[in-house]
Amino acid sequence: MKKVLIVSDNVELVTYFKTIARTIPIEVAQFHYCYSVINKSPRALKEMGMFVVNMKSGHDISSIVSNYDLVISAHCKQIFPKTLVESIRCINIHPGLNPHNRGWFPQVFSILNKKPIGCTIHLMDSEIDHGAIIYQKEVKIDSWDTSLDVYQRVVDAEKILIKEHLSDLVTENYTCKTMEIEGNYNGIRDFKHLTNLDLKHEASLAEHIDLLRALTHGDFKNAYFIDGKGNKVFVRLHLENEQ
Ligand code: 0FX
Repeated sequence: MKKVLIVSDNVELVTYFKTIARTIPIEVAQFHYCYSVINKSPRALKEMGMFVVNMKSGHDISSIVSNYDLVISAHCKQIFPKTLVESIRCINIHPGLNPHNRGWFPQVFSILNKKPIGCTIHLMDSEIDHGAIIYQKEVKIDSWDTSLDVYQRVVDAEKILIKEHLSDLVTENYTCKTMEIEGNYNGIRDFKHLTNLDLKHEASLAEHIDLLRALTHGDFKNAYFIDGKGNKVFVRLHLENEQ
């Protein structure tokens, strides 16, 4: 029997994960769930019985290493330390199609740079979103999609991979593929830089529509400009396909 720790800060994904985990016999695996200490609104996760973990605490890391056979990150906000990924098998469920746009908010950057988007389940190493790829699923981007539309499609693809392969992930019944190229990485600074709209920026209208839809994600106040009176004005785009 494998002891598996799921670390997640995403309510939707971990809720789905739990329903699939319940279909795996207890003789095969036992699952425990936790969220990261930097999660600022963990109420729903606490209510699901999840406990908190701090990936920067030596005590928490040693306790994970001595108690579990496998750790799965399903959108954990904290980066797993080298000591953890090198001591125990760690798997990441990542909302991007590695090696393209690794790092923060992959769909935002894929709308802009047209690199493929989807989700990746991979072994973790000490670099971010980087280890050998186990499963991937690409999704499309339509011209009327905002960041939220694409993100929802990516999460749906992650759920499909979890449903199809959770049992194989636990029992190590898979082959993995080293990334052929390093691809590219975007940090939170790259995202923040995009949100500060330069009103004098010159580009085609298509590029400007892409920029604004890439920064439109539900209620998030992402894109903004500062007007002549110093007001900060947030911008979102509404796009509608005729059909
Ligand atoms: O679950 P998740 O997609 O993100 C989590 C972690 O927060 C993140 O640090 C980690 N890299 C990822 C694998 O797992 O939820 P989220 O709410 O942080 O972001 C979801 C999407 O929301 C993101 O792709 C873009 C959008 N977003 C998010 C924030 C925080 C924005 O458009 N603006 C924002 O300020």
